[in-house]
Amino acid sequence: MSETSNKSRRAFLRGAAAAGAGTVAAAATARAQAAPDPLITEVQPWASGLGEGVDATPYGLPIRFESDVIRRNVPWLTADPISSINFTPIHALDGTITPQGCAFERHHSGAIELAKQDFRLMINGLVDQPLVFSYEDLERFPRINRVFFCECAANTGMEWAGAQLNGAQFTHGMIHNMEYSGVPLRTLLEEAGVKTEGKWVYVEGADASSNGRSIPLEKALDDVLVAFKANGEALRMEHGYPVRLVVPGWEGNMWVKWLRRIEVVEGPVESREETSKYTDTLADGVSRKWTWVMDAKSIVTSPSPQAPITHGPGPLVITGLAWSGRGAVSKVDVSKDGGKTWETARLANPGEPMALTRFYLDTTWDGSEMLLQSRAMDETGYVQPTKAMLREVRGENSVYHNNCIQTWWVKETGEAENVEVS
Ligand SMILES: Nc1nc2c(c(=O)[nH]1)N[C@H]1C(S)=C(S)[C@@H](COP(=O)(O)O)O[C@H]1N2
Ligand SMILES: [Mo]
Repeated sequence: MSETSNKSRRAFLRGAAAAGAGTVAAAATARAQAAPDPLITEVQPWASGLGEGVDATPYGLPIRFESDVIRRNVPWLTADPISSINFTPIHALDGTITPQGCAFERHHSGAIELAKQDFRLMINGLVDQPLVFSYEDLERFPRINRVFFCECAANTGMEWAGAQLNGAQFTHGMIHNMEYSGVPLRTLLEEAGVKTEGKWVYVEGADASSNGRSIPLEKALDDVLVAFKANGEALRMEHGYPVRLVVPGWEGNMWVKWLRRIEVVEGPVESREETSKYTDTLADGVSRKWTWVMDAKSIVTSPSPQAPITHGPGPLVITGLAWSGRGAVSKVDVSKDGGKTWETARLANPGEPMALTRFYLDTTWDGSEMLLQSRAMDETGYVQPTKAMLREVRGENSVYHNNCIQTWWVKETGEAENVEVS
């Protein structure tokens, strides 16, 4: 180990001790001095035979002990599982990247099987030269890699009228965060040559719903990606295999899957869209539309109702996720008393715009109950609002764009419950 890393390690250990890691060490010492532990002193089954050979699972799955880290749906939310949604198990994940296999799905007419050789992407409308790309054609353009979150506008939408669903997976799990490899849409639009009258693009998928969406040309030329890989591998069928649109920071419904056609148009093609679905109800009953950007938001993922505290008082790692569609998260505060006092959390990967940011509060739990909250701030200076503040503007009958501060009531037993504080 180099001199510098030794130094920083010592500094880290000092910091950790200050945060209460000393109690963890004490518990570990007690364990070492206790009666013989068969897990240490006796040869265990896994050490008395041979393990599995290399080809047992050509494409690996998580070990069976992790079998509850799965997407879940809430059957009463939608009439059937075809036009439906499920939720990422964010309470059980760490870091920031969502494995595709447990990343939430939202389909309007089911996930379709579209082979690469059957894939065609047409760019037409107000262009100098209409073009049709095969999958292979796309692979021949220079591509880039970027990590972005994708949040459904309906995430947390069930919580407007009151604390409703008991778990971070259900209240905040309509989100995933992946590393995409793809071609900037700008490159393809420049290849076709956008006419000066072209101000928007109308984007369609190949599924029966088509999920047609209009996107301002300015955004399309800025950071939108035509992506074909996620987290290093091909997109999963449910996420739009073989190609989907990635629209950084903007609501999930614009991220058209099974991409099929991009038409350059003069104005938004509302007649072919379901835009009325994606409006925000205001307190006076008026609807607001075109609220595409996802505002700053955060959630404590552990402890939380599905991830209770399972140990006694002493060191406790409080962790969660924060994000903003307007740029990087600059700060996350955590409150243990329902928002009366705040402590600043440690950001594990600060500075990543429009991507999930992991935060930790390495703290000491005195064993008493807590009203846990987190509050995100982004680089524009925007601060995540309380539920009361949001209700003043949006009322209680809204569905979309609920980015309010969430409260978990952590009891003395370590169990947690979804509650509201006034
Ligand atoms: N073609 C198509 N694209 C689509 C949809 C769809 O039903 N069909 N659903 C949209 C919605 S509402 C969301 S929130 C995201 C969800 O992406 P995911 O299923 O990869 O999580 O895809 C969007 N893209
Ligand atoms: Mo969505």
